[in-house]
Amino acid sequence: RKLTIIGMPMDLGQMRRGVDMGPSAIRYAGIFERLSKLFSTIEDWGDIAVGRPETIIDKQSNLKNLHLIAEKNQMLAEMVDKIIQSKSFPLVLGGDHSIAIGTLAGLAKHYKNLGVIWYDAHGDLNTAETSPSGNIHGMPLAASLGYGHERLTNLLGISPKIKPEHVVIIGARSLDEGERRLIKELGIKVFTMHEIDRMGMTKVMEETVRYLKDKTDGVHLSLDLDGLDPNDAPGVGTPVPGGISYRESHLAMEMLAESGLITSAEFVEVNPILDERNKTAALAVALMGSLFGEKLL
Ligand code: DIR
Ligand code: MN
Ligand code: MN
Ligand code: MN
Repeated sequence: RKLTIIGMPMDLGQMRRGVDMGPSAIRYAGIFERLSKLFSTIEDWGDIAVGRPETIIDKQSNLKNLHLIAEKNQMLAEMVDKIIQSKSFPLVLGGDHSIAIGTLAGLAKHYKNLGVIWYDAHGDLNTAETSPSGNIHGMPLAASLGYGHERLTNLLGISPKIKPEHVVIIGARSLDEGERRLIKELGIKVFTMHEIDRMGMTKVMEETVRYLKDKTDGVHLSLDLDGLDPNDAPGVGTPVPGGISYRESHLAMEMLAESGLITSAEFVEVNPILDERNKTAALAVALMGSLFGEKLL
């Protein structure tokens, strides 16, 4: 089993600086030591050069940093494509969540029916029309489903990248009006905090695995650290109280490991400037341990 890490130090998809240091913080938190027992080979392809220019607002669409985000995600998509070609498991380190546009583009080249687990406080289902912020990190799931600006939906000339019936959102507790509409219109499966409280994480993950298992040819985990409770993951740009706990999240990752379903993953929105002694990056690494099958006994 081979793992390839690629860092995407992107902070252009939202307005708080520092999330571009996420990949460094996660590496510093001991990703290699943690995962080296679980893979026969780990490669680190380093970070994609993103740069941190001041915000440019696209005049036609009102989207922030549209063209730069599209360009850099094109590079990420090409890297993810290469990683899969090298028969390795792609693990992408963010960066804000706008990088999922690139990750999913690269994956879509290889999977006709890609499943996506979107572990997040938010739906990331906005478009230029519905977004309250103009921040592209609130749009990657919509873009991958084919909704939004052409620069974001048409990476690698594939659109849509994924189908709505192959998406499961877990941990949602902050949805904008347009996002709610799209979820209902497309019938996207969502486990909000209500369902997690009500059913328990065990049942949520059993249902998630059962829902995706037979109709997908691969499943991508897109884990936004703000899906977790801010007490456990303080180093994120848009914390929302009442999130998924540390223990529930480990359980979720362990059940995904058991399912054998996950074929790629990304961990996003770790912002070391906002963090407490790298706690959120350390959490990301611990969750990776569980996701890749670490066992106590
Ligand atoms: C909000 C926040 N829904 C927006 N989204 C965030 O700006 O579209 N996504 N923080 O992770
Ligand atoms: Mn997100
Ligand atoms: Mn989020
Ligand atoms: Mn966010």
